[in-house]
This record gives sequence, C-alpha cells and structure tokens, in this order.
Amino acid sequence: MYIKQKKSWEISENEATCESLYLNRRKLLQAAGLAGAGLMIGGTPSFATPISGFPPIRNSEYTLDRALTSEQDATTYTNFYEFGSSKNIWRKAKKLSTDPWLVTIDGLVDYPIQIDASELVKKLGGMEERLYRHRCVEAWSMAVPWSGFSLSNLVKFASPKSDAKYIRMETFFDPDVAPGQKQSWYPWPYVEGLTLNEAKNELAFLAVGLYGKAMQNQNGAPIRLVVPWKYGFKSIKSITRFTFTNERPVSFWEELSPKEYGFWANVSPWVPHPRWPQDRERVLGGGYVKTQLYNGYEEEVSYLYKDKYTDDKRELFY
Ligand SMILES: Nc1nc2c(c(=O)[nH]1)N[C@H]1C(S)=C(S)[C@@H](COP(=O)(O)O)O[C@H]1N2
Ligand SMILES: [Mo]
Repeated sequence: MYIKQKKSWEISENEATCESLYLNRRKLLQAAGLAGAGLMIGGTPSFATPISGFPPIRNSEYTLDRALTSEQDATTYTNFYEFGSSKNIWRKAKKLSTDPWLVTIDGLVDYPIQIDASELVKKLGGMEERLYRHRCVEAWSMAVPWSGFSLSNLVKFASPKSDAKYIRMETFFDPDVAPGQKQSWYPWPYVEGLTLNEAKNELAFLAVGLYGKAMQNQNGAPIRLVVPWKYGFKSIKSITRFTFTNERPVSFWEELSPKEYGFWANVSPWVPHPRWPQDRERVLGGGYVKTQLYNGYEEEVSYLYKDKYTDDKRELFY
C-alpha cells in the first residue's frame, strides 16, 4: 500500500504497512523468535532525508556509440502510464510525493524489512554514473547518464534464500495522485520481474538519478530499475516493493497482452513485434539507427540465455 501524506508520528505501524504484509512479517519474525527485535531498519521515516551524493563519479566502463540525448528530451518525453498514456505527463507527475518513500523487501528472504529509499541507498553504497542506451518497445530510443548502483548490491543486501529464483518489483498504487490508476482495465499496480540471475548481472541497475541530479518524478523517482538490454517497459519506475520468489512474476504488460509483451522482452532486431518491425529505432532528438541484438549488450548478457534458445525465437524476445 502506498503511504499517503500523513506524517509517521500520526500513524501506527500496522496502518503504515499493508495489513497482510504486516501480519506476514510478524509471523515470520515470531517464527524466527525475533518479534519486537526492531528489524525495520530505519523505521517508518518521520522526516525527509533526501538521497544525496549527486553527481556521482562516472564509471568509464560504460560507453556509448551515439550522442547523449538532451536532458530536456529525456525528462519531457516519458512513459509513465500511472499519469496517463501520453508521453507528456511530466507536469502531472509532480503530484507524486517521493520523500519519505517506504520500500519493502520481502518474500524468500530471512528478514523481510521496510526501509526508506534514502536509507536503502546509503546501505547499498557505491553510487556511480553509467551511460546506457534505452530502447522502448515502441521503437524509439535514447542514451542517458543514470546515477545509481548495481541491482546485485540490493540482492546481496536482501540475502535471498536459496530457493528464490525471481525478483518481483512493484510500483506505488495511489489513484488520487496518479489518475491513470483510476483506469480500472489496467492491472495496477505496475509489476515487473527478472530472474535472479538477470538481477545479478552487472548491467542491471537501480537508478536514483539522471544527468547527475536526483531523479525527477516523471522518470521514476525516487528509485527505478534500468535493464538496458531489455525493452524499456521492463525498467519499472518508482519501486515500492522487491519480493524474492520462486514463481515467475506476471508483469503489468504481460498480463494485458502476453504475446506482445512477454516476460523476457530482450531487444532483438530480427523478431518483429506483432504490430510493427523492430529492426530500427527513432532516436529522441532526431534520426534513426539500426537496432542491435540485446540493444548492443550481447557480450554482457547472452550467457544468461544460452540454454534457453528454442525453435520459437519469439520466446526470448517477447
Ligand atoms: N511504473 C511504471 N514504470 C514504467 C512505465 C510505466 O508506465 N509505469 N513505463 C515503462 C516504459 S514503456 C518505458 S519505455 C520506460 C521509460 O522510461 P523514461 O520515461 O524514463 O524514458 O519506463 C518504463 N517503466
Ligand atoms: Mo517503453
């Protein structure tokens, strides 16, 4: 449950968390003999400590084959269906309050926790800047500097149990703030997932900033996923929950249209979308370039899919 604009001292803990989650966590803690041991690291945040450390140092290992997209384009042409299906939602997204921002880490972990995003960032340390290409399934692309840290740091921090195979991520749900969520034909909240092996790949990134500054709401503040070898819809914004599980998560777009937006969603120029080709892309700011397999990150990620090729090539790409 997304936390509304009440201050933490006005609410009790079981109001501040989804009831069932609260009960689950209590059960888990009781089972472990840890009830009351104060495992809610950071606690329900009572006041804002903004995420700091901008601009981080650029990691020179990540280079581009094209010019950076202008900050103006990357921050005003955005997909964030919670605020509407147009690309021009950046003004509407200002209504989202991202500080404090409670993040839940639960599922197949020894100690489920809730932690404020700014505390989480401190725990994960090592903020850096990376230049990544981004390829939307709609065949437009950009190239931008993200600030953040490897998703593998979060996996280590969460310390999943050995039977965890997937990580499921969820966006906030608050229709009063995000009018798109009043459209009940969508399966809100937005959900995405990766295999744990994908999540541990060095390229999988949790971004908290863009262009050396704190993330703006329209780009997924305060914390979002960036998986540049997959179509953009996998890169879920404004994450409130990370759940480790042994069941493959069904993502938002997969639930709506599984043939068009499957679980894997790896970028491939030779597997067309059912309704349009995918062999080239429109670059934000002007021009077209050829689309590359795994969006140009084949060397880094192809090992993940070596044993998965089947006769149906589509399987890995949608
Ligand atoms: N919660 C949420 N995350 C989301 C989306 C969305 O609608 N809601 N859109 C996705 C899509 S389709 C793309 S292409 C990228 C766009 O990221 P950007 O707007 O920062 O370029 O965010 C992805 N993450
Ligand atoms: Mo997208």
